[in-house]
Amino acid sequence: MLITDQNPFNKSIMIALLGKPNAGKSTLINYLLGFDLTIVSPMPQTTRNQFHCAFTVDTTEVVLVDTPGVHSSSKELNIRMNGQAQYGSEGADLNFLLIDVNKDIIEEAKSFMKEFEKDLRRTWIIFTKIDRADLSTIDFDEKFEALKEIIPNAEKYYTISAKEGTNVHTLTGDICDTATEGPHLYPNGTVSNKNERFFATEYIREQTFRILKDELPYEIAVVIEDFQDGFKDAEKEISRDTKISASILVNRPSQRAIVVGSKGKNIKEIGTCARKKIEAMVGDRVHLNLHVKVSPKWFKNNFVLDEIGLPRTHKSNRVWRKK
Ligand SMILES: Nc1nc2c(ncn2[C@@H]2O[C@H](COP(=O)(O)OP(=O)(O)OP(=O)(O)O)[C@@H](O)[C@H]2O)c(=O)[nH]1
Ligand SMILES: [Mg+2]
Repeated sequence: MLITDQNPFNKSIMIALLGKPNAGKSTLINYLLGFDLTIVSPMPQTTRNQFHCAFTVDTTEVVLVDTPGVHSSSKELNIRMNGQAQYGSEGADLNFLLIDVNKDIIEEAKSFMKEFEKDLRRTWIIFTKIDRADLSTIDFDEKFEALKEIIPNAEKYYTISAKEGTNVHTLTGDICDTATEGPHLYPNGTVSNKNERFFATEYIREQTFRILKDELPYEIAVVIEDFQDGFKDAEKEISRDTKISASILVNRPSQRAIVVGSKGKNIKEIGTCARKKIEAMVGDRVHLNLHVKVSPKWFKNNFVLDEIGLPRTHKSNRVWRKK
């Protein structure tokens, strides 16, 4: 997209947020944006797709690329998620490698690099969740020196808490100082390269993480069947609410019963909570119609994986092509 009439003093920077699952990538993005755009959960592998999240500070545009946490798996869904992390970092000017300081820092970096399989170009190390750590027991300078053996292009490090905002302002200042002169990628006010349909599926999936425990959210995908934008015509005094119909795909019939819940309790709660978040996004009333569909082994099905925005990678398995 070419935006004409740009301020000649415009600056921009694109940063890919990378790391193991649960490192706090999406939480940091939401903190920097100032609102909850991307979904977060206490469980690993919440983010499945790479996408842009944009904001501006004066004349500087910052594009943050959220990516799925890189992990080891031979399953097709997970292979494609890892591929998204690689793809997300490709066009970026800078990488942030997020590492939870409550884990074994060096092991986390090693296992990230093993699965990522590519050298990281210019990288800043972001040590996360410092609010939960005993900082007197961690020598960050020493850890950073050891990390440089694993990631030679690591330039510097930050210690942050995205939950409490600790040191995030320093990071924001340094991001803006690092941005270079150039045109903005997105018009002012555009926050993502993904559309409302995508975020509607994410907000429904987010509720499945919150309401359904254990392994079930990993075997769930959400597909929009129909999305009709609402409209208001004040002159003619007519209006229509946004109408969304979505399917929650599960792998087995027994999972369908759990998602629905006793007397429909779970599906109702998923729908109500997701609807509120979608309404905040579209700025309008929303009718959300959810169905649960059994789609055996959807996570191996090429059609479903393509539909949810996860293309094949060079490591992809043989997959079902059934529609
Ligand atoms: N205490 C604390 N918790 C945090 C912090 N940052 C993130 N979390 C929590 O860590 C969990 C995972 O956060 P996410 O932002 O979803 O992590 P992620 O790296 O995006 O995870 P994936 O999408 O699975 O790769 C959530 O429960 C967050 O609330 C932090 O600075 N402090
Ligand atoms: Mg995430």
